[in-house]
Amino acid sequence: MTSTSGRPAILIARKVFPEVVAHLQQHFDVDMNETDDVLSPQQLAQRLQGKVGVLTTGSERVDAALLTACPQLKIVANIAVGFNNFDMAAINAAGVLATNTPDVLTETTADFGFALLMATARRLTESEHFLRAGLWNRWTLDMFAGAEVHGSTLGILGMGRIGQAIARRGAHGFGMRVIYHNRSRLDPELEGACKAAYVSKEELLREADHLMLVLPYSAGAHHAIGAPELAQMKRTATLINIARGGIVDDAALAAALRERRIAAAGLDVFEGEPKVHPDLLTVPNVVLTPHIASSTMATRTAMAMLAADNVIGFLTQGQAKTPLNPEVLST
Ligand code: 8YV
Repeated sequence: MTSTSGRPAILIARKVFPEVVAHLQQHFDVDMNETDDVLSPQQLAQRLQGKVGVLTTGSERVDAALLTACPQLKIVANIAVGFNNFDMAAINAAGVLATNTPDVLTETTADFGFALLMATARRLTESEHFLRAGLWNRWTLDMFAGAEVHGSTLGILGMGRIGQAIARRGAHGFGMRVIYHNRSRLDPELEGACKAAYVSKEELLREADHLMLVLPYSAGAHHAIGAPELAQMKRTATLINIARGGIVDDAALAAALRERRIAAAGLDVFEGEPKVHPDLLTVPNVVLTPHIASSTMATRTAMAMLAADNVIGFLTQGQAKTPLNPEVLST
């Protein structure tokens, strides 16, 4: 479908960088949600009338209702590697191409995973709050004594690209013993490059000094870490979630932190974000960040540009760099 200018019309569902808009405007009539507010499903459907493509973020849901309301839509391009906001069965049934943004955020997200691990294990925010509150009036030997990072055991649940990048940092940079659990075991060369050993989920929970969650969200991964799993972890362990809200049972985690059944947690993602479980806000031994693991200007720009390139490639040449359902390309 084309606009009155004769060019295809697309929507950018969230405010993105001007260079990305300019890139898209070379090919399309571009409508953009100029605000940082998420469009409601009704607003999204309404704004998508007459549009053949849309750039989404993890906050906009693309499901059967939306696709039925927008039958002219040809491509949905997520500015995220995770795509649990996409109902892939409905998207496939509608013959719409879906794309995501892998690779461009791998190293940046792994850097952040490590930053959150370090901050959590070494009690960075807790001690800063103490200092800012004017409570520091003497030095003590055990002041904010945290957990060792170097030489400890790093457990990784979910060993995709980001999991592997975290494993390399742990093994090569911090001399950690790295163990992982994943749906499928890595090839021996990849395991060797990461210096990572495959273990069962039970062993991972039992052995990890620091457990990093990097698995994609799916119904099967819902509450992969809940009360029973937390009970299997060391009392001295830290838990880091940079994956998705819903993978951890946040209420169960808050209780475990309050009762010191694990030592600490670092969370970048939350169930029902941007709301945060109120109990997590009152426990001291948790570091909380607002879903910023991929947030450097370079990386967020690269993600938005990749989504734009997918839309341009598909609508002008029938090609996309990172399709999720490439079978649509051949139909
Ligand atoms: C995104 C993310 O910034 O890529 C992902 O899956 O979680 C983040 O990097 C976020 O989802 C916004 O779309």
